[in-house]
Amino acid sequence: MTWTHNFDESPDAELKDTLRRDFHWGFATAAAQVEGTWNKDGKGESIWDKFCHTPGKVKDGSTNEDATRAYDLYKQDVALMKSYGVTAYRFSLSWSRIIPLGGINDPVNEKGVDYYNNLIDELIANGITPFVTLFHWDTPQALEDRYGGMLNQEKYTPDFLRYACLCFERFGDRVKHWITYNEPGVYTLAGYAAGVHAPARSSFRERNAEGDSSTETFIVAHTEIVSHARAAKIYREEFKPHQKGQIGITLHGNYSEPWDVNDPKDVEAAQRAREFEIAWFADPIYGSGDYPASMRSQLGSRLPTFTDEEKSIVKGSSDFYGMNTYTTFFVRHLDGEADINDHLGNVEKLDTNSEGKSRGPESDTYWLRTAPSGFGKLLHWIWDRYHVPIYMTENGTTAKGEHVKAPPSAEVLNDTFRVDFFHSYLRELARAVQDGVDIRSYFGWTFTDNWEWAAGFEDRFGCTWVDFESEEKTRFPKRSAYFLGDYFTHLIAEG
Ligand code: GBH
Repeated sequence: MTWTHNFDESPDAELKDTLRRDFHWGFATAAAQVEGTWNKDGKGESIWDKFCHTPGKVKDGSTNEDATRAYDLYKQDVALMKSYGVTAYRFSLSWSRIIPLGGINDPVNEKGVDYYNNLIDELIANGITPFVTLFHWDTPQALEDRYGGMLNQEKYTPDFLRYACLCFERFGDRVKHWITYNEPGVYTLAGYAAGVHAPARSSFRERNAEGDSSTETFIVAHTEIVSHARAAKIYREEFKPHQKGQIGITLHGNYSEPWDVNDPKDVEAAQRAREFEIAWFADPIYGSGDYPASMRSQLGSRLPTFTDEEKSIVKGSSDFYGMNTYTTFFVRHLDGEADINDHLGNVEKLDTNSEGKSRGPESDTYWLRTAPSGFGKLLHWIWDRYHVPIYMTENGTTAKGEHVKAPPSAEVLNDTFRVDFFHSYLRELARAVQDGVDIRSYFGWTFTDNWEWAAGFEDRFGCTWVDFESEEKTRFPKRSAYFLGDYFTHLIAEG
């Protein structure tokens, strides 16, 4: 099937050749969402393997045992990506595939190392630059059982650093773009505050047997920040001089707009919400070197304190700002003292503002609406506050009407809703670059429909439709995949 896209007219015409010649574009994925082969070829159990085999945890009762079978089908996937014209691919390594039990003294699974070597080689042979994430939420279950995973900073850190070093050693000759953690904030908010993701801890006993949302959330975040910084320090001192790569972290963050722009309390609340969501991680790493004052004043001693030594390694520990973003919310201030389990900054998040304006058209995912103007504002907010090069590492949407039986009709594959999402967001990205914001990559989320964590197979984020019923997990390109290729050809400067 072919679709043609024409960018000769305004406003696209004005955006031609806006992006730097070496701008990277492609798709992002995560090991637990695509690989499958969850317990074969020596792979150890991760907290997501345990989670999805616990009844009642995943919406459609599915597991990630097979996912899209990317482990088996990586050659086919690389060929398909190449046909889309990508220049880069962002994927994550499964820690428990490489070190099944996870720990510093535990054995390495050479079959797991081989798999990633093969994938990296296949990408490079096809002219696709690998961007590698060390951690996309799938902590080895053995470390969770031994000492509570990231709740135990002292025990966890050496295990993580050994894993990171092993990856630099084995893959760093070819991998020049490293991301330590994917969305440390979502890992802890969903896993320890809401308890709806692995390792499924929270204060809410109807959902989770153990946990304390009011403290553990911030302890785990602290472990992530400091262990990220230690891994970056080792990379810079011991590997970067000869491997010459970059290392950074990817943070999540949606934009917050005031519910009532004329109410100073809502304007302040929107800024506070951005601080709780984004600056929580970004201020220590890229900014002041410490947690935002707004968080300290609400959370007091429940928010950990950086030691002087930690502070000195955390600040400046990321070569770039890895940015995942999807949508925008309206934010209204709440009166009175914040709830003990609040993580948003004592605000309410809403779909419409005080004038009844909607935050955007609905996708097939409850929290996600198309909201390009907030995305443009967010790029400026990040740039103005931190002034580091931005690598967009995830952005994308689901679309209604994609839950059909194979083969999907031409109409289903013509995913204009997703095309419009990408088009509107990429216009904002190109305009931000014209305004001087330094943006160096864009990875669409995601390459193929996949296993969407606790939403199972119900949320289809792919630019490629997957027949999950079939043994071969047959892939069908959607129009959006070709749209991205065409639009990036227009946006990226030639030569
Ligand atoms: C990314 O997370 C992940 O990196 C990726 O693995 C995942 O598949 C992808 O997005 C799509 O979900 O408080 O009700 O407003 C994004 C995680 C999910 C974080 C929604 C913020 C807001 C829920 N985001 N969440 S709500």
